[in-house]
Amino acid sequence: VEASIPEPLREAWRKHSASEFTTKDEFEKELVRHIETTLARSLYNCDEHAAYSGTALAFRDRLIIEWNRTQQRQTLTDQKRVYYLSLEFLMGRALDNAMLNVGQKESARDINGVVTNCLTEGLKDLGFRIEDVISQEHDAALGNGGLGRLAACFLDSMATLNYPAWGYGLRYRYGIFKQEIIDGYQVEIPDYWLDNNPWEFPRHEITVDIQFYGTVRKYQDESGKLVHSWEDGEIVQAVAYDVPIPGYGTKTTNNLRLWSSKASSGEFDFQKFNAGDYESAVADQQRAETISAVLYPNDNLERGKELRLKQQYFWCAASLHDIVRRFKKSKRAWSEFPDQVAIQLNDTHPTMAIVELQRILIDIEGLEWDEAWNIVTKTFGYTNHTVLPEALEKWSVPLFQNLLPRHLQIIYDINLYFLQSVEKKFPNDREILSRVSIIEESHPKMVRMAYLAIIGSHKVNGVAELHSDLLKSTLFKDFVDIYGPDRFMNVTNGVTPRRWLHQANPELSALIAKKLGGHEFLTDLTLLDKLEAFVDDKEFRAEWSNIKTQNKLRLAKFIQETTGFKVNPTSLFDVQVKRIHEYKRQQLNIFGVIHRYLTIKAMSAEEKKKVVPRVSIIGGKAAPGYWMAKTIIHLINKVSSVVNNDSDVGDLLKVIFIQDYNVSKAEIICPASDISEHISTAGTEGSGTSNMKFVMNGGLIIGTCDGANIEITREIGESNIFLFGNLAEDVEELRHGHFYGKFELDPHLQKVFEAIKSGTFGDANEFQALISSIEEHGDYYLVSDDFNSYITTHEMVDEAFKQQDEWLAKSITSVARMGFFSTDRVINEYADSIWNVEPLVVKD
Ligand code: OX2
Repeated sequence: VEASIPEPLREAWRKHSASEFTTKDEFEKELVRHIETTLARSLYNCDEHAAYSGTALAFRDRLIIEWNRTQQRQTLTDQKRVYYLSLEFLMGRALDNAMLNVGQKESARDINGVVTNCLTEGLKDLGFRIEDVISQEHDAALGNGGLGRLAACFLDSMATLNYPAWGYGLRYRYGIFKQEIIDGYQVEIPDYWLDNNPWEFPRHEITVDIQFYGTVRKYQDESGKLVHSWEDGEIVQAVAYDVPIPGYGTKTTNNLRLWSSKASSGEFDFQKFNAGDYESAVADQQRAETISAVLYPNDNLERGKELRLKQQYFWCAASLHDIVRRFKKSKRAWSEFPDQVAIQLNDTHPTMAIVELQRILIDIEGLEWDEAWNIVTKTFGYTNHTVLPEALEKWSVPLFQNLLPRHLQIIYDINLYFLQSVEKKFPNDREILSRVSIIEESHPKMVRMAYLAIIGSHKVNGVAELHSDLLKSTLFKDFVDIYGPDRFMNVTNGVTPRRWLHQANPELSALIAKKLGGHEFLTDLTLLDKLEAFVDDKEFRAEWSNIKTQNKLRLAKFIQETTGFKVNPTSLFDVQVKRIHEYKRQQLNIFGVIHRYLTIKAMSAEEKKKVVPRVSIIGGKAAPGYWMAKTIIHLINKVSSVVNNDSDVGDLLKVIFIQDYNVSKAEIICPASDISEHISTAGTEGSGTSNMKFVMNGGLIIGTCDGANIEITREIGESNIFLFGNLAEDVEELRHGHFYGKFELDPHLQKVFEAIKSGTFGDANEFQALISSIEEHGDYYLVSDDFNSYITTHEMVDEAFKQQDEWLAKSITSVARMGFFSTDRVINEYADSIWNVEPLVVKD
């Protein structure tokens, strides 16, 4: 506001202010200008990538207008805002999505069949196809898997629903690594993605100094008040980079602010420099920049590295500084902070924000402890995504003491007051105190971040019903006893139908729009239920089926281009794409494939005629240090090369490993599946979200009673899903039994193991650990217990696929019943029951 141009002088500005493209000429002019001047390329030197950059730059110039207006509007109305703190935002590509959201790209196969779009047509005039141009964009892959992608879907829904909301994250120089498969092994290639990224706006004027290390000095000020002063240590600068997030069909364009680390200006050590030690002066500088250099590539696994804790504090402190600065401008009383600010913690990664806010309020703003703590707990909400013990964050106390000495003191105080209140409630229960203490009395002592997050938040939620129930009955049971059930709730995940239906599957979106009379379902997904009326409509069914075929052809082409293997698109496409993890059980999948292979090999020519041809498609990255997951990838690739080259099998079975699975590949894969696999050991998958994407695109699923599979079943009906396997409630007893002689290897699985051990898929030693984990070490993930149920259910899938008519009916009915799984519903639930925020809708 202070830097605004005074009213009498605004005329010139208004005259030249940019507006949306209304003709292709306007677009072409800007496109050529950007290619020639911004990119310094020419008519003779303009490839698809230059065309992409030019289009992105021309288009983003337009996007910025609504973005600026939204920010101005939100500042002026000054109503409550949401801040979504996430260490991961798995955005994928931006151009296509942004064009669709602001209505500058109608699908080439629109309801009326006409293409009048200025971007598409403008590019055509210069000899480019918009699809090719779009596919030049590098994925923004600042996340590992479901948790990061959920954050990206949330941003889309928050903007679409006009919530005043900001995302806060880290601007990693390297996103999730690129995966190459060499000789069947995963090899990781760094993902340096920032060159020429047109979607970020550096805000060099917005910087925050972040302190680390040092000591705490305690003294009494003139009034006799005890003061804690955090002194010395080192300072690193956080620089803001902003990314516009356009909503679909709305004027709201929200902001994602990513922090980048830089040596603070005072940091460069001129003494060293002058003493000739230039190298060491630069090394210090580089050390500061390391903080935001790389995304930790683990999904559902925490390793307690100091740099990771540094990242967490750096990002939390910078974000809170920003939020507090914005609040202070309004000159309100501190007690109003929770009426203006809601902060959501995406897992425990941002838990330091709780401690940092308490520190700001008591040490800097001078509030009393209780008053401050009351503000803090009203402000924060915490989402838990997993019950897996290896994913629960704990930080060693000595490490904390060294890096953030004042914060550790505050944590001890939070713990003290908390334990006092517990003691009051349960006076004769010593055990509960040690169970719920934030500090685990181990060697070394550890800070339990999930407990801190619960204690510092007013709401804690899980991400699917079963998951939230398990939290309440196991992991967080004591806290339910302490706080009562109201602090704990469920918000079942969703996905944004804009990216995962409209953008990934434009043909299906257009067909649905034709039947329902428009694209309103994209912002009210429950309208899909109207599709059920057309289940028996012959023409509609034919179009539906044809779209699936086209999408399978597109994937088959992609597979041939990337792997060299040819697959028959009339085969049943069976897909499992997600991070590779023992709990997600890609090993169960590949053992099932081997079983199928052995079965086919043993068949007569007559028997083979009855087999439903199948393509098993598996994709996903393994954390670089997760050896067992890498072994699973290796086995899949070995099976692939043996099976695909076996002439006894031919088209009856093909096995494909998709390299470097990411968001943009998911957009090609999801619309092309007949069946997809969501087969985690019951009770281990928080929710799963790709299950939703596949069903939304007309694929059926095979799955366990786990995560959101259960609610998907409830919505679409039991007859439209293939469920198998043991239930969550039986898992503990089965596991326990395995260690007391109750383990019998499933006979079909035994055959599979024999084949592997005999060298059918190369050196058997390579796979020994995988087999032993089941045969000898307790089969923690119940692969053997579920194997028979898994393969017989796959036989049912084959039978069902033969009845194409019924299959089609299942596909249509399922899509019609998926309305619940939009992130719009999810965001409205968070807004109502956790954030207490209202949308800010603009009138034209
Ligand atoms: C994932 C969960 O594993 C997955 O089940 C869930 O759908 C997703 O988060 C979004 O809620 N890291 N990734 C997850 O949890 C953690 C921790």
